[in-house]
Amino acid sequence: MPPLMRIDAIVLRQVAMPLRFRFRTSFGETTVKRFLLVEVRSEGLSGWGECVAEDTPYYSPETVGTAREILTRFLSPLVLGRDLAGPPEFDRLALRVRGNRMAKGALETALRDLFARAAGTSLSRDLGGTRSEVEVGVSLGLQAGPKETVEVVARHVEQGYRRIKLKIEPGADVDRVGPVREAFPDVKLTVDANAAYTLADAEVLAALDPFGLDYVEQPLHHEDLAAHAALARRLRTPICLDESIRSAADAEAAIALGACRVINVKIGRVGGHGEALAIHRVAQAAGVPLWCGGMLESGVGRAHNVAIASLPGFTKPGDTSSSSRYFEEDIVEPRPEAAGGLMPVPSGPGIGVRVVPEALARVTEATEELRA
Ligand code: OSB
Ligand code: MG
Repeated sequence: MPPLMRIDAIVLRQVAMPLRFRFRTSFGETTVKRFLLVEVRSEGLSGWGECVAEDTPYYSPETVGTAREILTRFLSPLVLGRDLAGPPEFDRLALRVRGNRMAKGALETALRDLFARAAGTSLSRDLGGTRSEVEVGVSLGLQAGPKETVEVVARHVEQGYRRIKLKIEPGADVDRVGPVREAFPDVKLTVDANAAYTLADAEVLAALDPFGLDYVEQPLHHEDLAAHAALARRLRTPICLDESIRSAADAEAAIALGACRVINVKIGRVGGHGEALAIHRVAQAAGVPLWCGGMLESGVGRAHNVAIASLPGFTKPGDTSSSSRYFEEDIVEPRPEAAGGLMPVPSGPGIGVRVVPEALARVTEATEELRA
């Protein structure tokens, strides 16, 4: 039995990091990445987790504000002053809190980092990772038009990314994918609609079939698995689900219904590494390939993503591209950087990156320290 760890304090920081580009999707636009950073303190060690809830409830129902409320009032009190056996004990205690998976995931991932650091093992190894580097692609936001889209794709193909994902929305789909496919006949290409279409658009989505996309991500409403199953019957292109998959139970249902053939795993969206592992088991049993999605994370969330992406079921390139693509300055060292489309998996204890206090202080908007 690994030793119990007494949770002494939890520090919540609201952080804002300017993005180096404007990231536009069918649901909105981001120019500053604002998020909560969770530091769990125990016996002189710190574990770090990043909450992926955004400022706005347009990708998920959670926001920075709701996550702060849930973390301070309901989740932190479950562990503060407690002798914790490990992250799964937190998962059990937190079952009582419904939904709010991004808030849970933030604390759960911080605890995972803490316990792995205490054991002196890398989080990747702790989770069952088998790779020392992971393949990465890049998610490109909506551009002004087709010409700008081809240009931005060219820059990222040159950087060696192993898969290009284009954001699409009604009116900006076939006209974007067509010219990109023509300019890059062999690049692995996908699209992500962030739930912007309905079944009435099935013909437009079927018009993407000739471009040989690896998959189309979350074309329809996030709460409608049956509609995705119906759409799947009309497309040759496989459907990948993102927003619709909040848990291993969702993954089971989606696979059983024929709603998806690929799953995008985001640790925060599903409530932490424990649930991500459960989805990994479901997907492995069904032969469904996984890949690790992204939420424009800082180096902390990015390192967590790389750790889960090192598991054997993550067979497609993820969205965890280089930190330097997003930010002038990051809050960790070494910065997670890909080369030739491969991101190294840190082998040091925990997430394997160090939070740099001075860099963190420069981007911190508010700090709250919670104690038992
Ligand atoms: O749908 O995958 C998405 C970013 C924010 C919210 C939702 C999504 C995304 C991305 C960006 O696609 C992935 C990344 O580069 O981190
Ligand atoms: Mg997506």
